[in-house]
Amino acid sequence: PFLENVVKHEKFLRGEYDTSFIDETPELFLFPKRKDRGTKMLSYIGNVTVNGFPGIEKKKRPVFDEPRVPKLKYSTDYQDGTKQILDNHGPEGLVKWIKEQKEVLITDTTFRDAHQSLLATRVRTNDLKHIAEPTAKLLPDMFSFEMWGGATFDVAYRFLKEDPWERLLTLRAKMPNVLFQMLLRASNAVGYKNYPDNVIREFVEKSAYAGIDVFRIFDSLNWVKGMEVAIDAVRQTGKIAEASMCYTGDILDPARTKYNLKYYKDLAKELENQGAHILAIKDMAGLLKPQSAYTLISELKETVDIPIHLHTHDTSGNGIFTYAKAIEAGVDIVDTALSTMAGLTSQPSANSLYYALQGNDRQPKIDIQSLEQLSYYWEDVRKYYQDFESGMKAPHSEVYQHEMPGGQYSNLQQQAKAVGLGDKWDEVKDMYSRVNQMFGDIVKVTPSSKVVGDMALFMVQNQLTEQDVLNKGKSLDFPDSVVELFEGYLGQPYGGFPAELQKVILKDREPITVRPGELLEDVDFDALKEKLFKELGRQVTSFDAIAYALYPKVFMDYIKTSEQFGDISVLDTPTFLYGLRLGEEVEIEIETGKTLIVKLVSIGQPQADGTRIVYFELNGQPREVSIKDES
Ligand code: 3PY
Ligand code: ZN
Repeated sequence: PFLENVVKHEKFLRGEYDTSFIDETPELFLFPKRKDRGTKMLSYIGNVTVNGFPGIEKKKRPVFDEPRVPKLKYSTDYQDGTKQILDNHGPEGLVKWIKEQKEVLITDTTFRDAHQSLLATRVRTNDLKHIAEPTAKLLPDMFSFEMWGGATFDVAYRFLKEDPWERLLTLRAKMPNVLFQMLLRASNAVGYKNYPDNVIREFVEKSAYAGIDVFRIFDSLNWVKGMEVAIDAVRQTGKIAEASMCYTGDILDPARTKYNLKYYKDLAKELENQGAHILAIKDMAGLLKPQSAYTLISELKETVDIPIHLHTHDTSGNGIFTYAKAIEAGVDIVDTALSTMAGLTSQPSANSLYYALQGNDRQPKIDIQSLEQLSYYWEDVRKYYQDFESGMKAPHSEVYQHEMPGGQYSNLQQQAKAVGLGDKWDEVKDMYSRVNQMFGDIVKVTPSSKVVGDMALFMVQNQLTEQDVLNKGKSLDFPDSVVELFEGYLGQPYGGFPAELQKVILKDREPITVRPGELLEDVDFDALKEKLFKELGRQVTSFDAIAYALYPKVFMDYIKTSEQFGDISVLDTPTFLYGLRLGEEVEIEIETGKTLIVKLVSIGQPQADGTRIVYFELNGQPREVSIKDES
């Protein structure tokens, strides 16, 4: 723990360490009381073997092949990339460089949006860590790796029981040559509600410090006022502010006139004036059709001077076609994933795009064999997470009707199942688009998309029509998220809220029209750290404090689990998700050079108190742990 404390210490990370470092940072010695790490690990493995993993139907551990990690030549070193351009020439230098490139640049989303959209964000640091160095060495010409933010932050603590900051630091160390990119929900940070301004500033500062270079910032209603603090905070750090407009509707559909070309051009100009270094078009549901992409990009190229970065989801199956048209129109950067993590609700495949542009002078500068080799790894690793797949097997053109974001589809499906509406999924999807119209046709992306989903479930569950909502609304108990949206706590939608519905939903409450951050009191981080220090009895980093400020309960639950089981992020994923089979043995490297060899010997019958004794061998010695059987 001492070494871990040191390498995670902010001064160390900043390179500000010399012989006085240890003297001046006595808190490094306040590591937790040393408990038996072996026993804790056995308790975790025993527990997951007996009780299964949340969200996975209990079954025997499947047999998996060892993931195919590409073999690097001994001499392969890191080739300088975009990270060095930013570090040496600053944001302006990087922007200039982007504009000089003839080839289209690529952001790889495999480490973030691809698994957020295909595997419920469940990919663990352990699986990212093993492929990080080969990825950085084999793909040095990528524009960036999107590898943090969005849902990865809370899912790491909540379900994976690991520290997302540690993920960032670990990957940064193994990937020093290409820009790291994250998705930031503006004043909602990496959460689902508005946070005080100083939380946003602190979050951005520490994320930049831990390794993020490009912040893709969006507001879930495309409300620029809601993005001001985040954009400014990023600019203060010297990193890249990539401000987004979320794409909804269809600029070429005469029946959908609310979000027309003029709307996007005005918004783009506004974001440029706000200080964006790059403009992102965030097509979170994959609604941007090829010809619309051509028109939109061509017009935006005439409107703004900053580079344009296009993000889409391949849900409809038209992703590559959309990119090809956008590239023809001059888009600077597009988002793709490695082929075995691409397609459907994820991003279009980098491998496919490479071939699609054969003979085109904008074909991306990437080594196709590297893409293929890295794809093998993900083909294998993806199998670990098979229980989190959405079940979607074919292109889903219906997305043009319901407009659900790629990352929401499987999530809402789970939510529907959880409230007993699993067999009414078609009705829920249809209701989703009806709720959107009822809300005045809003931008739907986290968290506004969640509100539309909550309302759709509420209406299907209670068998309500739009008219019922207006007629009976005064006596209805609307979901909290719906009330908050109409109160103005997620910001203001373009064109305002439908007045009659707003009155019905808010009953006697008055909506706000100012930026919610103006009404929220700053978090006192010193006091918070003090309180956490007392509660945890250990050193509290700024990273911990931010996590607590964003997600107090989730963070404390994570702490509780870590105290119970130790650092389970070191476990391989099959063992983490499924435990062991009888007689099976695993090696667990709990720290560099220290390995536990664990073998599951047998599982005892349930006892009167509902526990079972699970028998292991730990480094050859018999050990047993008592596990409560939850079945
Ligand atoms: C997120 O906010 O997590 C998203 O991916 C939105 O598209
Ligand atoms: Zn996305």
